[in-house]
Amino acid sequence: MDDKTVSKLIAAEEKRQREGLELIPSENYVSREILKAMGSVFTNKYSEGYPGKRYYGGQVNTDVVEQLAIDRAKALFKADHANVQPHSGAPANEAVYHAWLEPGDTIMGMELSHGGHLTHGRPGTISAKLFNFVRYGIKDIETGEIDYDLMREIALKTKPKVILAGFSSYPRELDYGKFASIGNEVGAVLMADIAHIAGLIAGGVLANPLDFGFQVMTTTTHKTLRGPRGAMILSKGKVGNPLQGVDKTVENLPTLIDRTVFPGLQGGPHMHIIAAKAVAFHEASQPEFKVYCKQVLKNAKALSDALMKKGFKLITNGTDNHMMVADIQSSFGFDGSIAEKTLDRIGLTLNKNVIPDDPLPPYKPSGVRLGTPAITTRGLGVEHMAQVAEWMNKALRARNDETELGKIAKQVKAFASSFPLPSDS
Ligand code: DSN
Repeated sequence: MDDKTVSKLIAAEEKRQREGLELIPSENYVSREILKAMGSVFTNKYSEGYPGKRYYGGQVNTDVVEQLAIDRAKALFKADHANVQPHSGAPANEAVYHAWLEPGDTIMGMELSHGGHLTHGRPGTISAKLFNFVRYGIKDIETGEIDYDLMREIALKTKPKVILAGFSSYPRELDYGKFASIGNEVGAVLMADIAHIAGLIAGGVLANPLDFGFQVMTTTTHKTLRGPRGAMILSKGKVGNPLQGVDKTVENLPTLIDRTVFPGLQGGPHMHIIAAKAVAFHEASQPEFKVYCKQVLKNAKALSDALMKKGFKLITNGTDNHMMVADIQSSFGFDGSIAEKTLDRIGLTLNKNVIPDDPLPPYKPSGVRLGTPAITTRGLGVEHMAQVAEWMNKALRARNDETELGKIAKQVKAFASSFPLPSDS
């Protein structure tokens, strides 16, 4: 039976993706193989537990596919252990907090308006209700450098049990060595939330926190890593039997994490997604993926240079990774939500975003966030970035001129349609 209503919506969404340019830095396009795994009969199976240690029968194939995903993830990130079951990034972070901490314990994370994520202690979230968050942040908005001296001072005073390196809107690299030295001094577990940059780490173009003494990393699998929507937790330490209790030691983090994901936080893993994760990790280990990652960074640098030439004020004046944050309020005199809507109108998709210490509220913030992972997958190169910046600039300056916006929209549609979606072939 064909559900025409949903089929039409799927077709409409595919058309939208094909005819526009996706600039949201946390989005990407998966391959046909990944789509196939996600739409496979693995979705029919319940598999509570872990490979070889399940609470349901019929696991002859699920055990193999989950173990494959685990082994590929470990190899990709040089981890001792991988838990590939978290449904998404927020529960992955939650699982690590609960594996190591007791309610009331302190976590040190990045100031939210400087780039930290909601799950790094935004007031109102479950983790912020249970744990005490203290902050580090950037020292200089022009360079984006983190104030490591102040971070150390606060850590010595507040004794966090976890120091969390990670962000969802920070365009520079963190100095993991400095995090590690502060963490070791205060006896904190070093955790990195690499959701945005996981693909770039796997592709070898950005540093891997595990090489600097970090014990645990969480990541989503669908951003630069270009896999299915989901998450995983990677850790260093001794891999034990997840059905048995273990002492709370840093060495036992892999087992503590396994026990917290299941049965602590989740029930049945989504085996179709785990199968797709296995495919994505294989794709990310191929030489073409390294080429892709290098191109993401080159495109980001070219796009940020082109935007600054057009008068966009970029936070930290550029980027070292795949994303940039533009201060629309100071560049154009209106807020980021207006920019998001205007650019949607011409087929360029990005998202409104707070800027450091934003005087405006999160729903109408000063900035927008954009990046190059998805357009690079589509096949755009450095030579196309000036054109993207030109369309953005023209549209924002003509934001009340429907005729001009219509003209640009047509150009974007013709251009974008000439680049296939990876799932076409
Ligand atoms: N929503 C993701 C992002 O856009 O960065 C993080 O949760």
